[in-house]
Amino acid sequence: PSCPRRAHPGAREITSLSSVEASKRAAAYAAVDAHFSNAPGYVGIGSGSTVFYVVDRIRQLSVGRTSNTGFVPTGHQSRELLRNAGLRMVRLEDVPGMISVAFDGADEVDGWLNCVKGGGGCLLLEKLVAIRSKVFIVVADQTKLSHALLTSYRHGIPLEVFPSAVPYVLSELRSLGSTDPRVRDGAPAKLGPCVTDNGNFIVDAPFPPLATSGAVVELAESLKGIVGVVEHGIFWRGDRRPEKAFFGGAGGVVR
Ligand code: ABF
Repeated sequence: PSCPRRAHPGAREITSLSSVEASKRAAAYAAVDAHFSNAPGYVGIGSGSTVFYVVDRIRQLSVGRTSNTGFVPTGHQSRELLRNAGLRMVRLEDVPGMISVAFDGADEVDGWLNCVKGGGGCLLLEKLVAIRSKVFIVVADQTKLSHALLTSYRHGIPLEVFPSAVPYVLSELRSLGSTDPRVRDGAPAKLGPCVTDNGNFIVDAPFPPLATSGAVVELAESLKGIVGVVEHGIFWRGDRRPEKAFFGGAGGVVR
């Protein structure tokens, strides 16, 4: 997507890392070590700066080994990561059955493992990959873990919206109680809104924190019911939430 994206160290040898980057790397490496195998099959690769370390670890484990694993990217960024790592890519539409395991980042994760995703502008293909995966794993630094969604991630729920539907969707979001929903700017902002890989816009819809799993369910269902919302960034048990999340932090990796 043409959205502002946080920088990652790039596809070069990593020599020194900030503590947040070290936490992301620790979570990603632990998740890959626990759930990746070179067996024939398909592996989903999500988006974001933590997934960079997922691909980095898979690349390390794959050196000198022949493999029939097909890697399914969720957008432009993960395609580039996979290409740079020399891993074999397969488009989601070409995957005949289930994906064995998918790894992805998140913007916030609650105690039930419901997630907010889409802060980097990717959520539709990520959700499609997640629902087609036997095992879905989230990797993040521990600042992403919270007791209630929208406590630490204050930008609101990201929604992928069909451009012509934007005024209607914004008014429906206000009626649902969203305070100041708005179309996300692209990067640079002066060139207009953030356009997703699918040609849609991203709307960020702030709501009060979702303190119970009932509140998560209710909001997810209401958002899904708005005509013109292609998909929303709540990953919950009704569509897909991760089986497991790996959080890196000063004390090591919590899972
Ligand atoms: C994507 O990247 C998004 O769904 C999520 O918003 C974001 C997480 O990125 P990072 O790992 O850079 O925090 O997966």
